Amino acid sequence: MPGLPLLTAPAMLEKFERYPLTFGPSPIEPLRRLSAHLGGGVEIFAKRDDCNSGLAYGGNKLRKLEYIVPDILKSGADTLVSIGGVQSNHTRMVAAVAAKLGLKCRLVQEAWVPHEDAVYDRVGNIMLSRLMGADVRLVDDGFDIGIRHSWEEAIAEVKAAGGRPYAIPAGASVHPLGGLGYVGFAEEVRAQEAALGFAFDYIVVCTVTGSTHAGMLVGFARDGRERRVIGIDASFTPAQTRAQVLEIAQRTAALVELGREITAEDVVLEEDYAYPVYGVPSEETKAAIRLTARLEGMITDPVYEGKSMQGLIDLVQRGYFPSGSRILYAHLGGAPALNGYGYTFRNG
Ligand code: 5PA
Repeated sequence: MPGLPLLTAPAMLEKFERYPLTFGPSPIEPLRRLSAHLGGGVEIFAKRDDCNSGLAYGGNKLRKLEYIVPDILKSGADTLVSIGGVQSNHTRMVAAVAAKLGLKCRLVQEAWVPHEDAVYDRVGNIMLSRLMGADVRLVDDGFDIGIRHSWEEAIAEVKAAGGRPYAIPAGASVHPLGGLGYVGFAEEVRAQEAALGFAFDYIVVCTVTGSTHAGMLVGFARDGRERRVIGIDASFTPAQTRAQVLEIAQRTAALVELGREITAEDVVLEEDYAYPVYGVPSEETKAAIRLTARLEGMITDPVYEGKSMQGLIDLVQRGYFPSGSRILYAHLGGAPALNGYGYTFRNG
């Protein structure tokens, strides 16, 4: 935003241990052809957390897990237990971290998406998790970002078999340390802005289980930009997602001693793009995925980033962002799931 001071904030995360799983700061690149296609009134950039690591294609969960791994190592656990949908990126990342740490991994993959495809449960994320040695179990329950019975059962089963489980909730979000990684994202962006010589006016992020958005909100609150973090809901259960973002942001703000309250008004969540339901792309989502691929060679997926890209495009077209705005699209990963939608994109 014009006139925004480029302050170098004191590190908010200094007192927390971090186990590096990523390459380092993820690059920021201008999306010039997309910006021009949308009329050139705003400048769109992408921060490429989708290629932030050599661990199984990377993505947003690694930033969160970097602050959770020290606790895992201290706990003496021998098995990571986590949960997601059949094509969960999060569970793929947990499987990768387990492999890297030499731990076992037990994954619950619920039927979150009413999507029918002959190979949906054999390709993409779930195939990669199996390849990395995770014990993958499919469960019939539908979508819910809350604490799940099937996950609690898996934890109990690991214990009953003599194992020492370490439980990681969906998206690592309601884990007490789950918000820290994306506080770090904001700090990283601030350092990159100092080098670029300007600050972003808006940050656009896909929101489902909430800790990515919540962490950013706390991190950007440090320089007054909390309401410039624009969450695009991809859960299709936005009331629950909004409440979870607020709860995680408040907990994380206390943890990093932000020194101010985060309130419900600080959670900006656009609810118009998750239709028809979680995990199923609308025609507009598909169009956004194709457009970004064709203009920028940047791959987004039908569950998450395609929806936040659709939201970004629509908001630009509706004049939501004042002319001259610089917008940072957080690309959080997720491309492996595209393989589960092969029929949808069979002709491109
Ligand atoms: C996910 C999440 P949050 O869950 O932190 O709100 O992040 C949303 C998000 N983009 C955005 C990508 C590529 C994501 O994978 N994925 C979940 C998964 O199980 O993979 C937690 C839902």
